[in-house]
Amino acid sequence: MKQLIDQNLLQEHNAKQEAAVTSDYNALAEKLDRSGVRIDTILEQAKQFTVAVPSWGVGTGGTRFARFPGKGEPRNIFEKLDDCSVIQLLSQATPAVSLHIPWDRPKDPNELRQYAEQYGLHFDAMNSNTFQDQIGQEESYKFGSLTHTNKAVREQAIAHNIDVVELGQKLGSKALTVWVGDGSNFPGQQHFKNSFSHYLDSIKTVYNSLPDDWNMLLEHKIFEPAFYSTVIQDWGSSYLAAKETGERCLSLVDLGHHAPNVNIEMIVSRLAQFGKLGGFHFNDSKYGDDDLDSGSINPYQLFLIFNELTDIRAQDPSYRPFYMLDQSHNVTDPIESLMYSAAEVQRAFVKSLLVDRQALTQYQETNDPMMAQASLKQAYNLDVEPILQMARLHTGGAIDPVSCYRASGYRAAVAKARPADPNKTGSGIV
Ligand code: RM4
Ligand code: MN
Ligand code: MN
Repeated sequence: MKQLIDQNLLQEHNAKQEAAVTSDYNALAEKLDRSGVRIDTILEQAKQFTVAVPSWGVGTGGTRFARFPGKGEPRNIFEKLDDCSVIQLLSQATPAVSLHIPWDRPKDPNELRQYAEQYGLHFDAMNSNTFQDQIGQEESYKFGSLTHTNKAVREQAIAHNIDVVELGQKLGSKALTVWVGDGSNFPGQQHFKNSFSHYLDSIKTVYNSLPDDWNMLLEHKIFEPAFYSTVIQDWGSSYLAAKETGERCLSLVDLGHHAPNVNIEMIVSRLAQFGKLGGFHFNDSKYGDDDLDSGSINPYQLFLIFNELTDIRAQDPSYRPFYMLDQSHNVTDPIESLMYSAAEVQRAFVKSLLVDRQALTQYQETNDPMMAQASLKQAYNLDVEPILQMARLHTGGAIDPVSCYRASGYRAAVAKARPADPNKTGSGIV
């Protein structure tokens, strides 16, 4: 398999830390054993854990005020895949990439698929884009896309989504994620019922064109770019639309798309209870921002979400929603952020496996809030880093991905090979 980080460097990096990691791991094994938990079963699950990376996350993001480009940013989908391969090689938790069309549209889908395969990468959910106008398109999305008052605009947006599904089939993807920014900026600007009805009609048409083994994931977002009302602003609208549309139409929860303090873990439980939880965009948020690094602001919330997911999977072990990162890296090296974030999501997952579920149920049934919350904290407060490190060591990744990446000089090398285009500064999300 093609590797962009020198194997010798990786081996040396791991060799230096292996003894310390083994000793920490054994100490944790002993501790867990005292509560009847076998560490190797947790390690196996940690090794199996994966989360897809967003192709658009490997470029430097920006705000509407400015974008400060990083060095050696990828200039096309092939260079984006190069960066994604480094993330996967060192973290061993991100073998899939989620593409955004038309940003990542390849001339030859076969060539792109093969390019990914040489790195051991494959493609996760495809994302359509009707939140900006594309060069040469007839109709404008200024006043909406799938929900637009004008049928011709809706048809153009529907056709784009169907086109993305067709491309995704050639790339081996199995899902379409639909996020629309459609909404309004002024009270009275948009008829709530009519715009939602248009949305339902549009997504039903897209859904009817889906291959049998595909899922459609509907993503809600409280606001932005529309600042007064957004057609799919909450999980309720998303659920209603998914339910109206069909069995394989599900809701996707992007953590950053809620008001501060919203109980996202309860949304997760609700959607799952009614069979409509299809996937996640992991990230974090502090105010109205939606794309900070996973676990950087509220790691406890991330853990509580995985606590729900692990609870759901205890009833149905085959249940596996789509897991993707969706972040915008404005001030960090995106490769570092994505490796670190993948490990943060994996950490929350591993900790959720350590919750004593029997004890928790008992405390819930006997109305013992103190011990119920303590049983969650007991798992959350454990330092599971040795499990994550050992998982990476076993699967050929780096014990410490960020320091190994820095030692590799990859960024400096791509900075030389990919000279920045001076015309491509400005603001934006990708
Ligand atoms: C949106 C949403 C979508 C993502 C775009 C770039 O806020 O999170 O998932 O595709 O940003
Ligand atoms: Mn998202
Ligand atoms: Mn977002």
